[in-house]
Amino acid sequence: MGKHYPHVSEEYKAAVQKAKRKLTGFIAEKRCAPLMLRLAWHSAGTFDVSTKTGGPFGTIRHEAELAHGANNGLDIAVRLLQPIKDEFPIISYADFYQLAGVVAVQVTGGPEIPFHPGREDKPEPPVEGRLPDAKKGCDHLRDVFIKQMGLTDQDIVALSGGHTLGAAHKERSGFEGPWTSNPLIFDNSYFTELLTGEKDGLLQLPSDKALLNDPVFRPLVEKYAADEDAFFADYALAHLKLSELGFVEA
Ligand code: TBV
Repeated sequence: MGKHYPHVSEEYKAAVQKAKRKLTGFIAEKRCAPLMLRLAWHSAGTFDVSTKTGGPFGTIRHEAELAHGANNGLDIAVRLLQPIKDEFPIISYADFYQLAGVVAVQVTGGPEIPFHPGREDKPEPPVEGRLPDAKKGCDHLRDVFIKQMGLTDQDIVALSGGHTLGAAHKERSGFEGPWTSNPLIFDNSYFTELLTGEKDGLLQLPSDKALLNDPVFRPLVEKYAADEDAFFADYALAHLKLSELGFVEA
């Protein structure tokens, strides 16, 4: 079967290639890959498979969605990207934010994630409350990732490895600190640190620790800690799926 992506013009494809190069330099120079990954995520993670609402369609730049509690601090990402976005009026915000997420993973040494253009900007932000709550456990993660977004157990664990980048900020989420000792390097250290247990200066959210106590999640944590190639392959697949929720039929 294969997926059917929308047709975009040669001009659009060329603009995407050029924007990708600009974003690569910009994200590396500003050291903002973690924030850009979070932006791409929170943009896509609102997708609801039963109503086909939410998802990676550029709505996160609107005041109403930036005001959602889970999006604290993402106004900074939207503002940082705007001058580059202005150079590419042909590209949708929807595509641009997902491209920034793909670039963020790549410039920090993570796997290459395929990017397919053609998302359209939607006018309406989703309702609040669709992103996972870091204070909750596995049942909640499955409600959000599997029932709401239509992803899988493996996707949950692989995507959680995105916390190899960045840190929490007290004034944004109430939590503080990085998950790993090299938060600008995309590797499998989220999993090795998770298995080591809490360490001075490093963060483990309740939703992170929950992965250790589940019979399906834990073996995947162990696999990714032992085998970075396996993590990169599964992460790339999960990220691709997330970035295309509501965009193309499987
Ligand atoms: C930051 C929660 C990628 N994620 C982040 C914070 C919290 C969570 C701190 C925000 C702050 O205070 O600045 C509380 N992250 C979660 C939860 C999950 C999770 C509950 C459940 C699986 N975000 C995200 C996924 C991914 C991210 C699946 C993985 C790619 N998130 C992310 C990065 C950073 C955060 C890179 O969860 C660091 C940002 C969107 C920075 O350094 O500024 C589904 C979603 O994975 C909630």
